[in-house]
Amino acid sequence: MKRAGPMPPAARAIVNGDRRVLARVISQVENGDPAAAPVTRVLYPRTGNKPVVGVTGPLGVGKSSLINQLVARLRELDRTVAVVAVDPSSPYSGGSVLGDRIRFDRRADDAGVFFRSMASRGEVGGVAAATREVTRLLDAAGFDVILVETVGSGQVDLAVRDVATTSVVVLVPHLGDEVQTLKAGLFEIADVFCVNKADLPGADVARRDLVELVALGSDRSGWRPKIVSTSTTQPSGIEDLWSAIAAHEEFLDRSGARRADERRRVSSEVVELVREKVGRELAGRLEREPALRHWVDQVVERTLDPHTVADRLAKTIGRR
Ligand SMILES: Nc1nc2c(ncn2[C@@H]2O[C@H](COP(=O)(O)OP(=O)(O)O)[C@@H](O)[C@H]2O)c(=O)[nH]1
Ligand SMILES: [Mg+2]
Repeated sequence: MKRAGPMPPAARAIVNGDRRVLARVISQVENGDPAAAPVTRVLYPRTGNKPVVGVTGPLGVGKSSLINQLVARLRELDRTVAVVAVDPSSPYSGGSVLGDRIRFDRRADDAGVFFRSMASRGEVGGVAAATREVTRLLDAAGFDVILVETVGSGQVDLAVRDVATTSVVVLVPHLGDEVQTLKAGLFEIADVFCVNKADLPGADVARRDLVELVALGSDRSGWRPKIVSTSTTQPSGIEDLWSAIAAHEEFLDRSGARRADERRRVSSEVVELVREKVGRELAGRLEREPALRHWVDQVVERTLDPHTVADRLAKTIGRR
């Protein structure tokens, strides 16, 4: 791809490792501030080569705790890490999860780690596009691995597949029924299953259930989800968890699936962006333009139905 024009100072600062500027541009992306656009655009060709690991699962299963342990493991391996939590209930700040004082102190001045929480503002689709943009900023900033924590209100968050190259679904013992109901959804997204809280009773049963489930499923284009057991309190299994993630990343390169997956993610991002832009534009026109206002009035009066008006509007798009 052609390098686009001269680099805006903010883009240069991000590439050179300026964390203050990075944080500022992330906020702009989060707030939909158009000031971010020239920066993200010029950085785009530099992105797309880093593992983006989505960690998802019901609230309280230990996603934030696991991410803390993964960060520690990756730092031991001399890899730099950025963490994004798309979950206001996981308030990362400075070095680590709030309340985890010891690690907070140790990581606060580690330049190889960057934590960031994103408000989700309730727009399910919009969050995925903004999160993708943020992971690309972190990629351009040079982090070796990007971890994304998401929660889908007690359910597994399907949008994680629109963001992550490897998706980790975290479960805990005694989620039997939940696993059953989530079966289809889980298989769609999990590259790695992590049974956390393996220190609690029932962990073996949960693991066995998953092994059965995985054996029943067909492999998704050559990859069969890996299952690991972890405990963040002991801690144990963290190396296995990273190995499983790394194995999936290697598979993506070996099989050519990385490109196919990226294609799917890019398509869905573009569609989402168009939906947002067109929606905003149409909403404005429905307020402003007398002819369109009249259509809406007719829908209110029941002389037109919403589908007819939607069809007419769809035809007017791009025609002005
Ligand atoms: N017994 C046990 N508790 C854990 C483990 N991992 C996390 N927890 C606890 O589970 C609760 C939720 O953890 P958190 O990481 O915030 O979960 P999240 O909501 O999925 O991010 C906290 O009280 C943790 O201390 C584990 O491996 N074993
Ligand atoms: Mg959390």
